[in-house]
Amino acid sequence: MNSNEGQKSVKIERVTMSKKICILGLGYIGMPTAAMFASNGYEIVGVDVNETVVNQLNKGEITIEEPYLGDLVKQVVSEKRLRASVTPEEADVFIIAVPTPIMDDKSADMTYVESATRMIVPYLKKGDTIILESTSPPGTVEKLMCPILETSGFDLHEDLYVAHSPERVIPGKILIELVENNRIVGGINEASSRKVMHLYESFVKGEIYLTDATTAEMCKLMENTFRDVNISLANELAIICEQMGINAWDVIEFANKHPRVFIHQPGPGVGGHCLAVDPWFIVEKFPEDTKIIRLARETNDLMPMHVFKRLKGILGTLRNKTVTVLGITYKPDIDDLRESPILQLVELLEEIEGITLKLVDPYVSEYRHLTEDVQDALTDTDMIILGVNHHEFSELDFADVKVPVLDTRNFLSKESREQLGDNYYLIGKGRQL
Ligand code: SAJ
Repeated sequence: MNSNEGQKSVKIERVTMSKKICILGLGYIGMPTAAMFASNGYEIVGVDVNETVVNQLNKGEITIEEPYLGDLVKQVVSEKRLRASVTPEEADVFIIAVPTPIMDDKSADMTYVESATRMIVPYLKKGDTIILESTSPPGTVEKLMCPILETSGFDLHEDLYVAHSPERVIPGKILIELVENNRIVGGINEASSRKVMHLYESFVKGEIYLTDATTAEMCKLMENTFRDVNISLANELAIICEQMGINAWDVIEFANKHPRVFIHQPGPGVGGHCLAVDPWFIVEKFPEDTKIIRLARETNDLMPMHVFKRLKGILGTLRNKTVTVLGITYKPDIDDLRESPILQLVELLEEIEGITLKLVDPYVSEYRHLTEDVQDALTDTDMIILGVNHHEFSELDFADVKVPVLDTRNFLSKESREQLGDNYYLIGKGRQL
């Protein structure tokens, strides 16, 4: 199947266009998706187990930080096209966008997907569509969801449409990417794929590619695994270059001039709820046959410890020192702290006897050791770590800084580096031996 074949049936499907959508999970994906469908003519009921999220949404307020989302939600709530509830209700389409967290043994916690699927069963009617958007281990739709949906008494292939359509948007640009990105739709049969494709066509400007459910699940996981493995290669290179006294960032820049080479960027580790998690969902299913994927994960997970060791190497001892950390989120210009490697670094630092930590982050309002006194954090300290390259930090003036600065992102301007002179240290760059 491909999207061109699917185009043929657009007209027929449009006539019976589904109108009411129930979206389960009002987080980073469910909330923007709800707002997007609402602003494209659908009636949306957003369902969340968290009453605070539900109450705030009904007032037109959102609980996550994402550019433009607040305004859009306010508008569609005031126009009564989006409302929230703690329980599902009858609808034409059910979209499951609940979390799939990782457990201590590195397997996926599928209880939210399972309970969301069970929750909708009593509300299903013939002709309804069920879509899983949550990133899930391969086989989730076929092996976990379908048996639960069958308890409704409906024949899944005759009476319902079921598909996986993974979200692939990047935090910070969610509303843009929801519209512009290509999308994969993997149905349990061709009719499901096409039905779901037409639904997303209401706002998606990218291509929509049709496949089966398990292929769609694996595609999503491999996209993030591809990125994670490539970053681990860059991180390994960084560690080697530090020992050789050369600069990994130069190696990457020049190597990437080759038309078929694209080495990613080294850094303090890989965070967020996607790259740091999704590869494990493949490892979980095939532990014996996923050596590269596992090793990449482990390599990236060791980066906060590597940064910690470099700090110790620079200062000699960290005991009774003051350390300033600029940026604690998992990546720049967002408020998301999930799996942040810098927080893992902070936890390692907290173990040191007598240490004082000063954390600066314009996107985070609550966390231990946070300070808003940036001037003090830059001058009354023994060491500065540039953890996250928030754009606000490009305005910082390092002229008065007389202590070592460790840049984990190759972020500081040429001018600041020159001002710092020998006090400037970079992850991935060693000093000449
Ligand atoms: N990072 C590096 N080096 C790089 C690129 C990223 O160290 O060269 C680090 C970042 O600093 C961050 C982490 O990786 O800590 C992840 O950031 P990211 O920007 O690569 O990705 P996410 O987690 O914000 O979003 C990813 C995206 N996936 C891909 O680009 C393949 C996004 O499109 C997905 O929708 C999202 O995962 C998701 O929800 O799965």
